[in-house]
Amino acid sequence: MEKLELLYEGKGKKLYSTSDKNQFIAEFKDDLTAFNAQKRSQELGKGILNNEISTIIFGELSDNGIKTHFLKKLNERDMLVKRVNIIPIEVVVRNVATGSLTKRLGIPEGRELTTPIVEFYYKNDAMNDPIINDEHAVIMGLVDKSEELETLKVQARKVNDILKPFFAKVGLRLIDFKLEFGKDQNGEIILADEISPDSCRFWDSTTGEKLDKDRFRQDIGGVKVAYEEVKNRILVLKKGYKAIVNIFLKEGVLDSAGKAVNHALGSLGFGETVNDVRIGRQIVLKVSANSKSDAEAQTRQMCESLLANTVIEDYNIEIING
Ligand code: AIR
Ligand code: ASP
Repeated sequence: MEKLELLYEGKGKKLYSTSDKNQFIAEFKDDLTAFNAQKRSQELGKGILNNEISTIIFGELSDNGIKTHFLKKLNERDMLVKRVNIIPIEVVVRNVATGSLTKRLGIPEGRELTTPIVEFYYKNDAMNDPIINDEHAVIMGLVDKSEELETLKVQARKVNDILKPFFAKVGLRLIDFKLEFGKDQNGEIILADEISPDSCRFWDSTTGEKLDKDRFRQDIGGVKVAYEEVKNRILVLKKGYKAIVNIFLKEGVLDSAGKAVNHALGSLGFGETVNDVRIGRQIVLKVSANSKSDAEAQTRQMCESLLANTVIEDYNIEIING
């Protein structure tokens, strides 16, 4: 899939059109911004890390039933995504008080909230992404129906319920994070944007060390090392999948075994029922990968390079858990 036209350039990503009108390519940039781009810098390789981290997290979410815009990772910096119309609301989920919550309401830094909270911010750089309530979102027309706000909240809480234990397994506390949602061509609200240390806060479970963009916001330094640490920790969280590969000769390629069986079936009286027989082979692999889509991508590579003779054979892949 090739990038065609640059459609949009955000602070962390560029978005390109492709030959498929329902698919875009998101390119992850190395730019770092904070406080609505009043503070800017670059960190070589940050985009590559965020692409990799987002890929793993979107995979984990989709394995757990969350619909996202993620289709596949194309290369180091690029991700193929579904085209969506972004809803201009930043949905923030918080488990622990810090950042603007502490500043705005004086809730002590580091206090575990008795229950996770969801907040809405109006996505508008010129206005500094102001916090809004449901009624603001409706009267400003940010959503078409007020029920859509409920969907955003429910989805955001589900994402939190999946990701909190996921990161806890590798010694990371998920402090808070920001999500963006969009509507796909069927009008369905799905998770979009990215999920990375640019958009989440992670604290090391034992040392409390910050492993996210706060290292840049607060001039702590070691931004890239921290992002790399997050990536390396979650990379080991592989799961077992079964990949079932079915391989057949392409239409038009002579399948003599199939022909022979077809003929034999004909002489047994099935000639009126059976019109064609193709005999293929099935390969079942146990693979370990970060998500179903990761397992599928790896199996596809194995098919292309060894398992199938793609000049004369077609194949399909089914991935099941365990
Ligand atoms: N966030 C908000 N706007 C942009 C981003 N990335 C994220 C922060 C933090 C959470 O939302 O990275 O994880 C809450 O941010 P704040 O500044 O409101 O405390
Ligand atoms: N407001 C966001 C942040 O502080 C992004 C930005 O300001 O560029 O992380």
